[in-house]
Amino acid sequence: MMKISCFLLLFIFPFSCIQAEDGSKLWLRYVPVSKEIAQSRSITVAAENPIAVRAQQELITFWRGQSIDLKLDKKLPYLKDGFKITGHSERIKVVANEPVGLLYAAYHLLKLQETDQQVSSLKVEEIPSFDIRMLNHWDNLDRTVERGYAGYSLWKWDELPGVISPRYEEYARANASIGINATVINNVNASPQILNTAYLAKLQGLATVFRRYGIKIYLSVNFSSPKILGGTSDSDPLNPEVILWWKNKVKEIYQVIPDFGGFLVKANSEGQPGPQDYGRTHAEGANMLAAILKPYQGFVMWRAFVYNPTTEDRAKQAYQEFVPLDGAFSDNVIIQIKNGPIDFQPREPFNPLFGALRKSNEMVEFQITQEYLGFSNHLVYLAPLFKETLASDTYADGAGSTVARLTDGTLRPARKTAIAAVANIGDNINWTGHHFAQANWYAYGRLAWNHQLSSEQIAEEWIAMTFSKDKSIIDAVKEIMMTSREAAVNYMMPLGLHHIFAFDHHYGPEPWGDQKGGRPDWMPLYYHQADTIGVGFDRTASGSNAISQYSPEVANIYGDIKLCHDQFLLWFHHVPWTYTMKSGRSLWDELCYKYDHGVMQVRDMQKTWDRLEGQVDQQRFVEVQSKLKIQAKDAVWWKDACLLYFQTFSRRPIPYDIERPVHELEDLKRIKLDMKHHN
Ligand code: BDP
Repeated sequence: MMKISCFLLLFIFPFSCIQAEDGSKLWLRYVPVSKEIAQSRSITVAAENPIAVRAQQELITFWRGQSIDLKLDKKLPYLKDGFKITGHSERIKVVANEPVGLLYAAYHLLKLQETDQQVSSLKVEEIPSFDIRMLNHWDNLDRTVERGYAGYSLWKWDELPGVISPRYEEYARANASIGINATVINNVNASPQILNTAYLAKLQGLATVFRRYGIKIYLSVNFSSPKILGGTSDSDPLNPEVILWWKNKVKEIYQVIPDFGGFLVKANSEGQPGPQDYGRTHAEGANMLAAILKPYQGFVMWRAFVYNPTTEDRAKQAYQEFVPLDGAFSDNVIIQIKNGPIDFQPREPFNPLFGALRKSNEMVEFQITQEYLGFSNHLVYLAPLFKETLASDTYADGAGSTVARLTDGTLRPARKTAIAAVANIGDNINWTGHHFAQANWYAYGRLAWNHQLSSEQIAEEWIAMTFSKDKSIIDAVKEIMMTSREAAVNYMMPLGLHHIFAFDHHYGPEPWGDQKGGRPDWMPLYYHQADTIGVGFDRTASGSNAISQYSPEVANIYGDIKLCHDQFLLWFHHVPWTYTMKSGRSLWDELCYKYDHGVMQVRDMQKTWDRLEGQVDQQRFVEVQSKLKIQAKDAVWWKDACLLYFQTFSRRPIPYDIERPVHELEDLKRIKLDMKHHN
């Protein structure tokens, strides 16, 4: 019957047979099994623990295969919170050292099922790459989300703790399904109010839900909280009155959330208060909090994102402030370092602090939310970006000292290893604004779990679970995803250009930007330094000498215009327009071809997507199609704005075999987007 009606419908509405989807289920589109299947096999759990029982429940409801025994075995600490799965066609055995390991194993099995992989003979052992796999929400207490493009915050503070939205559990489950086990609930530009007793009760409501999925809550804290909330005379980390205030506050937090994870701190950065306000160092500030958290096994993630407008090169500042403090931080402080030295640009070289800090715990901070990558309008698959940083060789401890190995405990043992990323999640029905932005949440979690997975493999899993298991569809969607990051770099900022975004909101190009009253280090002119000779920031010894912050093996390459990879050329060098590139073209021509190529890549993404009509559900098809149209228009906008502007310096023609600009530079300069309501 089903078949016939579908067949008939095909004539009337050729694309209507695949049920519309709004994306709310993310990659968790499992279908409950029938009663017959449920009764034909047994799923047992040998552990009296709510998380282990949850693992069992997920399998009872969704596992279509043979019987499974889940077992907790405390004698396997080497597994950490990972798991082992063995089995044959009759029975699968799962063991884990931690209850949450059983839950991760359950999702692993379901992933195998949902991606049509062989489960009759299994021999799996998974140990996570990082201990703390964390999301950072930049959510404010008024429910706006800093740099969030998927609606308002998930956390409904006015309702909590009385009303527990079902989305809290869906959020926790989605995270657990990819191994995320920690979440910082609020913005790094933290309101002191989050530490108010009333908010702690609300947090307790969230923590209760998250705990069932093995997720710990952390908080961003404002360094001036003692003074603002507690009325202390100042917030000097060495002031006994201040220390006492933090002690009492931490005690109060652990009373309501016994498994509380710790604090994330943005101090003395972009106007936030910090220990330097009192002549103290980052280490003195961090250690004060760390000492108070230590008896509770809590951690301090202390951010290294610091810079001020007076120095010659923003890219150098985090290193300058933190390297002299190396060795001074307590062992439960982890320095949280953005992947690149500036700020989540489409492409950055790795942050030189990685490796340069030798006696401090360090962790990477990525940005999943696309502040600098077209918000939730552009399809940009970020796994290649994440992997590029993780695979960068710092040479700090000789060849092979990749950022991944420096932070995962392989090269430098740490009490706990960690990784973080700024979330792209909001209260939109599809969670992330763009259906494909879900892939970035997914990819981050998967890489935090196993940084050796390839971007392709992660994309394949995600597509199979999110759109279709059909090989030809997977291949087509994967092609779009795998092209997308490089496409964005090409149409926005190729060859090492960076931070030429429109002021403040960072959507769209503004290479001419010189906002009155703005800080010079927030202005594109500071970063591209275009003049009639050439373009690019000289960070070699003849310029800011930022290259000296890298190991000699790296500096020798980046610092030599002949050896420097094209992708970082203008990051490290001021290059004449006439300079002959590796391709044989002049720099100017190369720049033009790159921008043009970026536009063409988006066009190809559109073509590939359009061919999928009828093969994925119509709702998501159309929604993605519309977003790709915006992206294609934006790519042309970027190309025209940057080429027409840079042409005023290069005074050379745009090569005649590429598409001509369709905008006037002066018109583009007049565009001023009002992004205040865009959250
Ligand atoms: C920048 C954002 C700003 C954040 C800051 C940070 O523009 O909104 O507060 O990073 O990471 O990228 O602290």
